[in-house]
Amino acid sequence: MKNIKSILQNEKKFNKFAKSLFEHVDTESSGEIDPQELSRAMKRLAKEFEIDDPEKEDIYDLFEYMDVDGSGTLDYEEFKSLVKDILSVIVIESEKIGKKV
Ligand SMILES: [Ca+2]
Repeated sequence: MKNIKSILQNEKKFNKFAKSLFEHVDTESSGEIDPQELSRAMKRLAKEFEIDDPEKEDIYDLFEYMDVDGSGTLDYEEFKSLVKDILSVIVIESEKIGKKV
């Protein structure tokens, strides 16, 4: 497992991480991602950090929640804060079960 904490604590590292993930899922290079692309991003995160795949409904709920301006897509800024939240949750949950992150 990668050191999620160090990614979260280092803004440069985090930006690099978020950017590469964004570019990976934004296959049309539209600069925005839709729910399907978000689902792909979540699966990749799950694989990368060895956590369970998220439920489809959860992804859609998350998407609506994070789409602050209601555009139906997530732009990079929206995506970035989402990734930050997810990584934070992974750290908290992992620490609860005594897993090193
Ligand atoms: Ca949006």
